[in-house]
Amino acid sequence: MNGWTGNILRINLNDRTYKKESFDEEFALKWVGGRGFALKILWDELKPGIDPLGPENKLIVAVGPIAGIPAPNTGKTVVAAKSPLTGGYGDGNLGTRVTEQMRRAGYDVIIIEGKADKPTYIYIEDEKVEFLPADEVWGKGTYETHEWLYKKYGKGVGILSIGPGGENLNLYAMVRSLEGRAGGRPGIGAVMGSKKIKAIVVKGTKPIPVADPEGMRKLGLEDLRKVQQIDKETGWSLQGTTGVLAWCNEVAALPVRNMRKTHHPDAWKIDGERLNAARVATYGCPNCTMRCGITILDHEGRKSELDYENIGMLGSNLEIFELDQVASLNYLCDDYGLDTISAGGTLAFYADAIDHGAIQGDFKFGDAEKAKELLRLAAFREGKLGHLLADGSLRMAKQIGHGAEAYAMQVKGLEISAYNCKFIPGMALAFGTSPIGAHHKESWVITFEINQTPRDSYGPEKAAKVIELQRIRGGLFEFIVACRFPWIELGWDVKNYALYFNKITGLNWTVEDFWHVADRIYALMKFFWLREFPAWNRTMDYPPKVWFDPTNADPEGPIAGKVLELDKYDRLLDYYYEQRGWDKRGIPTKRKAEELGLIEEAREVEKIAKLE
Ligand code: PTT
Ligand code: SF4
Repeated sequence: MNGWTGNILRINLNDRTYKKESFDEEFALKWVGGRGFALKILWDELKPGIDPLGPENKLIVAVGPIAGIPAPNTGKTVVAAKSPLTGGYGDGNLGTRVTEQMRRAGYDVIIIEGKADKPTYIYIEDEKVEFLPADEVWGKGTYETHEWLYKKYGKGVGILSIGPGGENLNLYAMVRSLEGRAGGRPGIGAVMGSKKIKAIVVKGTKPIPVADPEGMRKLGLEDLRKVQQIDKETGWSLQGTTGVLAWCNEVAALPVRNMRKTHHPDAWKIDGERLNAARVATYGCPNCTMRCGITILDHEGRKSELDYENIGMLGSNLEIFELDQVASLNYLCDDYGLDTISAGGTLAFYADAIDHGAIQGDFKFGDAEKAKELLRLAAFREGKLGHLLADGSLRMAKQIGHGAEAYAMQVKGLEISAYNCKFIPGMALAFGTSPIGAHHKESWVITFEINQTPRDSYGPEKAAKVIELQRIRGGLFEFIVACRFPWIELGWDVKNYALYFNKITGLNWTVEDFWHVADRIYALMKFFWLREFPAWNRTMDYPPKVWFDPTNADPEGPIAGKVLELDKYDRLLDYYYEQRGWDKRGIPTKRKAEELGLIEEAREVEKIAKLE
């Protein structure tokens, strides 16, 4: 079977055993890799209702056929588990040397089950797996942990690690790698921490199986050069993802003050131009010729790599407009291993709740020093406030009451990333239907919507565009496992990925085949949610209430007086469900499940809910 190693490494922490298992071609073709593999394994192996932070949950590390092959931006890996933040399926995607090392070690998937009895790190080298003590770095930040491991194993190994956030079961703790890479927003770092695993180190020495190695090598290297050339011509990586900040401010889509506001006169102080001017280094993922990790010195003089989401959520959303202070908050999130989006969203919610008298406290928007202290409390779960903050905005809102839930800016428990959609219906739908909770990664429809459609329309074309992007972003790039930026930022045609896929596997797929796999994955993710939440209803695909509240409309600016309309959003959601072949509850129909080859899965779902 070319294109896949065909192997899964299963590690059991309860008795410190491991074994190599194989998967067959049917599994490979049906789920392809990355998110597809992770989801299917979690579906098959997790009992519904298990505690995500208990030993029954499984941590999955998965790559896909293109991962690690020299070709545009193939240094990404998926980390997944049942999410402790949302209770549903959770995953994330990060740049790491683990991608290539894991395939060279001979694995497409690593499953980690059970729980270690003391702080441990796992060292994997080809067939060998070692369980080693991590006491020396338990309690330490990710930067120190990585240095400690590099000293032992050299810089070339792949490392995934957690910080104090994951150790202390902060529900939005992430997995970290390299200088500034982080993945697994829905608390995948907390799952790793619950298993007492500080780090996973991987080294491999074998070739990656490719059907046409010479053809792929030639094509891959040529295309890496072409992508580099396009990046040079367009200048995209000068500002990278942060180029969008000024635009968001201009079109009233910036998160400001817990998303109460959509723009701010000081936004220019933290925009992509300012960031590029302050750059002291550029970081990036392996196999990338358009490196986008713009790195500056933070307020304390440490190197901190910033992307748009980091600045939007830790900067404008907290009304902090000093770039070096935003960089400090970002550095702390990286070192503690916390998701910047949920951390920023939760802190902003806290300040808003204080403003609204729902809770007492001395944190105000704009207070960077206090924000640093709060991040520490959240990472270490210090005191009552630390516990509240560590649980994310939805749980915090439920605990403090006073109607605060309406302005906890989240969907399904996951904080909304840095796009304020109080009057952007299509992007609100993208957040609402994102299958891991509110994440822009699934469907970033906002630029299409604002630049190419009437902003106030709720027509079926918007639902269609959300689905089209979900197939590419949440589907293709998550199961083939590659960074989507060459496509989205430089216009690199998705058809190229069919070329790579066929050279690697020896198959003859078209992009249509990719979309079919993507739809299968989306349908199974929905079944996963339904199995965990049998009382599922369509309101779980709604964005926060406050976006429908006329009293929350902007008093001035481009969208003055405008908010989303619930009846129209509902119609848009219907269009979305109809186009996906899902019923009015948002559940795939029996016919759709059959069409996607999910007959067994549908049968299991029918034990708890009748399918239409
Ligand atoms: C991703 C989410 C994002 S999405 C950002 S910035 W972005 C935040 N980054 C964080 C960070 O950094 N440190 C931290 N402690 N927390 C962070 N939380 C936030 O996490 C990232 C890039 C970016 S930068 C994006 S959009 C793209 N994401 C991709 C994706 O999801 N899939 C894919 N196939 N390709 C992608 N390419 C781009 O990768 P999550 P990374 Mg991250 C410091 O994983 O859970 O999806 O959260 O991956 O290697 O850091 O690269 O404006
Ligand atoms: Fe990583 Fe950025 Fe390159 Fe994508 S474009 S692979 S996120 S460095």
